[in-house]
Amino acid sequence: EAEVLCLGETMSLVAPAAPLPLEEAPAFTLSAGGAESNVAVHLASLGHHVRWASRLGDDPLGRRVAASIAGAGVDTGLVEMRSEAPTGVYFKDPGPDGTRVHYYRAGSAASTMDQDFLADDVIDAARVVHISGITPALSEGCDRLTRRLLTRPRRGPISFDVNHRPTLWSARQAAPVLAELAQLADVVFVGLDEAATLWGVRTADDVRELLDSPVTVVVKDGAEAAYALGERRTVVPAPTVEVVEPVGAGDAFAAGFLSGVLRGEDDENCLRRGHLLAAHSLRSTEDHTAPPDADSLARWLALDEEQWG
Ligand code: KDG
Repeated sequence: EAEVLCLGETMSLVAPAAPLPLEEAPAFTLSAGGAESNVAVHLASLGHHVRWASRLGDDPLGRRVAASIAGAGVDTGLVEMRSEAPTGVYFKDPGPDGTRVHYYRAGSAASTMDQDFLADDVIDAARVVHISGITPALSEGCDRLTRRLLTRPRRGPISFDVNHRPTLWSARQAAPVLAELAQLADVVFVGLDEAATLWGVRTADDVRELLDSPVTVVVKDGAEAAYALGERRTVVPAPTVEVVEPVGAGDAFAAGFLSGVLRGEDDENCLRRGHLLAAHSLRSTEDHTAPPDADSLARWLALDEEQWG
């Protein structure tokens, strides 16, 4: 039995070795990147038992992605290697206004997933299921799979990270779909900027008003604070961090928060765990890095409100 089941596409990630634009960079690194497997890797490094489910091409890149996620301690037994479609690839393109991404993922193996991709008993074996708003944008089949996960009778909570990716679909196209899907989840993660772009809201409380059915809506207001809006309203300011690269910080935040949920902690501690993992990831160019060690996590969690933030 897994504590968490994460589902979503993971691609081969090609990134300039030094932060230079793609057009100029002379050397690159090849790793694996996918929002949901990033969450899985973070949770595994925190000691949780996590499975990641997806499809990859039965090709060298697919085997490389699978080995990298498995090597990080995630159970990849549910990953299917397909010969009829390739592993998706994406490039990071650092520039003066931040890092852009370029996707080569249309028709990828993961985009061939359909609603029957996972058996009910496999889904029910996890305490928490984590998915994101990237999957419904990949194909009609992936949209059906996302809807099935969110509408079937379920044993445990479903966590949904809104993860609007403008390179996949415009805010106009995505806004109604992501609002509808988020409403069906139990725990929702969304950035305040992201929610503003999608839905024209201004505050975390506006987001909660818009998404009123999930048990908890977690709104991340960048370097300011994060909110858990449920039966109670909890706010935790963000620690000060020198940002090296923001990609992947949202996934780290979700993993930290869910780790708190799995431990039965209150929203305040879950938010702190989210911030700590996100801060750690912001300081690195990797999508996922080793988490802070248990002692420093414990020290941080023990700070009182004034020392925090
Ligand atoms: O959250 C980081 C992800 O955006 C990145 O790893 C790639 O999954 C990815 C996507 O679809 O953008």
